[in-house]
Amino acid sequence: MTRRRVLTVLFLGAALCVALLFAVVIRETSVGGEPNGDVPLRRLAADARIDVGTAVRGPALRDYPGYRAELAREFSTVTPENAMKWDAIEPVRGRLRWTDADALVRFARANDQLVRGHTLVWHNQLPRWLTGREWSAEALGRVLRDHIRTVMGRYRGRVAEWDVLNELTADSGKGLRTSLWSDVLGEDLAPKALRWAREADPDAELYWNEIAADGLSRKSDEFYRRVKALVADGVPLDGVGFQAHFNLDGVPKGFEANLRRFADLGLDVRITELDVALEVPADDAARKAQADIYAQVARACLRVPRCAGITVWGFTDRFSWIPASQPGAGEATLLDRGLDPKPAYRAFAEALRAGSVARSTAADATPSP
Ligand code: 9MR
Repeated sequence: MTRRRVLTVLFLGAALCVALLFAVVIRETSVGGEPNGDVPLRRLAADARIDVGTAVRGPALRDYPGYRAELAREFSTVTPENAMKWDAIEPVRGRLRWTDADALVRFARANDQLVRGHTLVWHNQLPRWLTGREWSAEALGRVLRDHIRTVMGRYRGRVAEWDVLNELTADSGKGLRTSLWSDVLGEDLAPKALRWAREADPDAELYWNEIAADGLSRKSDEFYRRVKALVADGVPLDGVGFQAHFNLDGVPKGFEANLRRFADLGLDVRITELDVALEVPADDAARKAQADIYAQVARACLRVPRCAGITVWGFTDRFSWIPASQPGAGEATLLDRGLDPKPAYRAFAEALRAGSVARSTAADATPSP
């Protein structure tokens, strides 16, 4: 063999070894052949048999550089942060504005994402024409029924799930929250709204989304009691949303047990608005504690078979409701202001990855009917 041939054979052999080594490393560290950190959340979540979603802000979707690409890559469900609320859709009675809501629904279709409609019955973000006068129960009921029909009807077949009821439980844990709706419609409110929603789109999943009822507490007991009664009365309700607006106080006591007791009523449960507010500017220790809270929420959902998914309330610190509403707080999301991943992103992804192994093993072990 000539010297040149020997060198060629040695070179090819070495190249083959390096290639094999790479293949092994990539296989060990990836789902579906991509290196750690490069697997989008939506793929990790799909492997774990849940959805992962985010709230979407209309103006950001329109023109913030990089926002659309990140949104499409990482998330399998989207919730309009404001665009489907009453004041956004009908600021003046009878004049309907659909631009931002339509844009999101189109984006979701193009990117194979499920839309969670948000929200139909809420005490906030109502137009003046609705709040600035007295209503009889009959007249207000008619207005609400028409609203539900109009909005759900427009998106029939394109919005899979609706937060029909939002934050109806009183913070004290005693009865319904005081609002235009409960003041005028009283105890009929929830069953009527849910029945109108079922009529408007029989295929949509109907949710009651609740705030600050994530752990076991007086408020979540009241919420549970009401949901249980609706189910017992045969009122159409498919799922319950837990918003999970947290801070470094951590995940509230009994979070997983709370999810389970609602799931045991035969309902789906979802985490619908997860974020973890920090004092700003945050330091590394706070960012690490935040990461751990994101991971804990993911793990709790993954341990509950009826937990259908987790939605974060905004995915970048550039667009988050926290700084405007809680002065001194912020940095609550998975990505920083430049859309780069924070420790929270990596911990959340890791929890989904671990969950995908656990959930697929559990599913494999379940005997088929
Ligand atoms: O994130 C929303 C923010 O942009 C609005 O200004 C605010 C107005 O009330 O509503 C925020 O979203 C809320 C959601 O619709 C329902 N649960 C609480 C959320 C945070 O306030």
